[in-house]
Amino acid sequence: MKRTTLSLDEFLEGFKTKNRSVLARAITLVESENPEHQALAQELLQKILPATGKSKRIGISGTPGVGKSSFIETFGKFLTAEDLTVAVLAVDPTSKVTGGSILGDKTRMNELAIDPKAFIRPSPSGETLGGVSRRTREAMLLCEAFGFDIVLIETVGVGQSEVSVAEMTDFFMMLLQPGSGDDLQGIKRGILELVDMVVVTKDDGDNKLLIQKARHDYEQALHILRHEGWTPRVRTCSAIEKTGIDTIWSDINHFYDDQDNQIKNKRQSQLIQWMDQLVKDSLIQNFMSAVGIDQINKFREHVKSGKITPYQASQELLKLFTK
Ligand SMILES: Nc1nc2c(ncn2[C@@H]2O[C@H](COP(=O)(O)OP(=O)(O)OP(=O)(O)O)[C@@H](O)[C@H]2O)c(=O)[nH]1
Ligand SMILES: [Mg+2]
Repeated sequence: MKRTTLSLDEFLEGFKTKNRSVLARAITLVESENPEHQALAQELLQKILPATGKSKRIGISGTPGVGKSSFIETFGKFLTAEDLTVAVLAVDPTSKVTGGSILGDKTRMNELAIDPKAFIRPSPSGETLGGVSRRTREAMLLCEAFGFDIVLIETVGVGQSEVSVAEMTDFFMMLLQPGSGDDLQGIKRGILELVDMVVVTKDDGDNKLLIQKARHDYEQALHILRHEGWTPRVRTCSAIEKTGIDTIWSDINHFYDDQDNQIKNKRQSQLIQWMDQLVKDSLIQNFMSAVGIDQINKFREHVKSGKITPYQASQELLKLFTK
């Protein structure tokens, strides 16, 4: 049976009284494809907007198995022990295929999952990265308005998802594991430029030498890129031995103290970028539904067989659209 959604007032009341299940339902609302839910979601977002913007927005990425979930468990517990509240969201464009890896993740976040100061939200399964990242951005705003001090946004480094997460957070950290083929060549070039911190994971056991070498190499690579303002740091940690976490946290605080203006500017340009993206997405959606896939396919065939140039075809299609 489908539950009816809460009213706008009920949502707002639930936010005021810090009712977790209301937050969860609000996130479900922004994830819904139902036009009525969407309209209500936008009303809600508009209402809570003034209460947003106070959280630290931290992005965490890395290849499967690098140790993201274990890191978030240990880091999250560290933060809640500091009396901070933490929301964990995920951008996972592959979850449709894998059946939602975050459910499995939750088992690696045993303690955090039941910590009253933490909130873990499984990733929505998405058709498109654009859709997933819109919902994650909106979920982030809801978590901020709800009052979380920190929002951690996790993504497995598939396709463009790392870029999306970097584009919605203040501080973007990349987890890397030496000796896993995850060496410098393993990082997509454009990604390194977005990184505020590289964390070399699993700094325990017999890995020491390998870790030190990796750390040195990453430092060199980041140095060559010469960021302005903040110089990205390379840190090591062990989620199992719970080491290195305090240094990472103090670096992040340093970043927020030092880069206040830059963060403000970054957030503003992220908003503009987001708006522009939404305009593009809507235009394409309108175009597709107005012209229809049959017409588009027809022109694709004409282009393939050389009957018409891609440019001419695009103009014909646009004529159909504006008609
Ligand atoms: N020795 C050691 N092993 C670790 C550490 N952190 C994680 N691991 C192990 O590495 C494996 C993968 O860890 P996860 O935390 O699930 O990695 P993940 O990046 O979330 O993986 P996906 O969710 O599949 O993308 C597990 O077997 C962990 O026990 C660490 O600090 N030290
Ligand atoms: Mg994981």
